[in-house]
Amino acid sequence: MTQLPLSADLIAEANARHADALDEDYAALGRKLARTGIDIDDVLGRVASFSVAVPSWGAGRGGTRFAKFPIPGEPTNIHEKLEDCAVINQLCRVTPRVSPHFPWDKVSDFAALREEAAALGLGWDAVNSNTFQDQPGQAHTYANGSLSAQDAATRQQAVDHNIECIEIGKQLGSTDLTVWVGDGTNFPGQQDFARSLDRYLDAAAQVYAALPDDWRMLLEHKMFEPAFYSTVISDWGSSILAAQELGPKAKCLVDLGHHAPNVNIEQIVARLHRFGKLGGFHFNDSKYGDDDLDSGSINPHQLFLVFNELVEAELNPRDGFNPSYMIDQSHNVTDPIESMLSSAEAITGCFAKALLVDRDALHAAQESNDTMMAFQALRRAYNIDVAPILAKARVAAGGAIDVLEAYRLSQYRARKAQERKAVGLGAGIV
Ligand code: LRH
Ligand code: MN
Repeated sequence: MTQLPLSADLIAEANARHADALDEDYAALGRKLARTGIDIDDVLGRVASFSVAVPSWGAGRGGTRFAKFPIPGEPTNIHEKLEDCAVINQLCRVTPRVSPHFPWDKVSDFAALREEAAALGLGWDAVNSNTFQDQPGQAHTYANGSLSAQDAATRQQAVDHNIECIEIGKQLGSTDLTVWVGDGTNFPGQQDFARSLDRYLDAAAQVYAALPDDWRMLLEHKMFEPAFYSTVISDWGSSILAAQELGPKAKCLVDLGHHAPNVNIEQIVARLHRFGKLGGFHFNDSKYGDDDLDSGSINPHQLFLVFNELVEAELNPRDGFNPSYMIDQSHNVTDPIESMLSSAEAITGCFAKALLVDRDALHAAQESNDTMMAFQALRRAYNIDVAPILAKARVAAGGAIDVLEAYRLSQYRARKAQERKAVGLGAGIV
């Protein structure tokens, strides 16, 4: 029996004030789309089955190397993070899974944690290993790398940790392991590019060998940070070659913030799908580096173009189209719940807009080199305000029409500030 954190009456009362306007807007949009042969209820159905996972580490305030500014009532452990993730899903109804990170979310009883999440209406998405920080009492430091480390005992320690994450994930009901390693160098000559990659591939193959049949290993590339001269898995090229080397259960995960500014990420998505290696996403936004800003907050058009490629990919599934959609953000200046509500809306909105692209017109224009009409086929869809469809889908699933208004009316954060112990000052991502 699910016990959700917010009162359903509060959401119903808040919705009552917006219901008539929503019906009007939905009907008007329905008439507009019908003129182009689109049945709005078909789009509503697709949106209703769309979902994106939230990162456990995104439920608390994030920070930079300079500082982190906690807020009163922010979560202090995985149990409180799950409660906050349940608030997000109760309001927006598109975030029913949590992606955990170990050892940050370690507990003694994962079966109990699975039940606790289920009681909050939550399941689990990809588990994330962590060989980019040293833990107290750890035998071998990751200062010189982890899966690609020169030291064999350090590599074995990293392999064992990833296998432990798989064992935890099996108890939670997860079927994906996300492997991001910060391994790299800060000086030319510090490591040999080929030998460090070969060490990574050898160690990753041991993790791959431990995957259950129905699991995937999602390799996450990143151009730089924490290494600032070279990174072992620095781009989609290194990632797809490693995934092809490892085997069919190895796929590539695209974190939108892990590329140089202005890189054509939507083309990377198309390429990874073309070769059957598109495994998943970490959605966020950025202006400079791996800023981990709210999805769609800086470059919503890029997010739309990524979903345009995903809708195309779904129409041409090759060997299976099943990318994991996850948010990966650092909420340094907002209430994390509000940021993830806003981001879930931006992500779902870009998916809905991509569904509205007249693909026949687009393909016909592409095949006839009618550049302007090809562009206009995308731009027309991008310009449509899909908010009524997203709100209808939420209400139908028991969520809120205006998620931020309902959240603030709930006074949830203020209540948690009374209940939870304060988080100490610090720095870094968690
Ligand atoms: C690395 C990354 C990775 C996570 C971490 C929290 O920048 O994107 O996905 O493990 O952030
Ligand atoms: Mn990421």
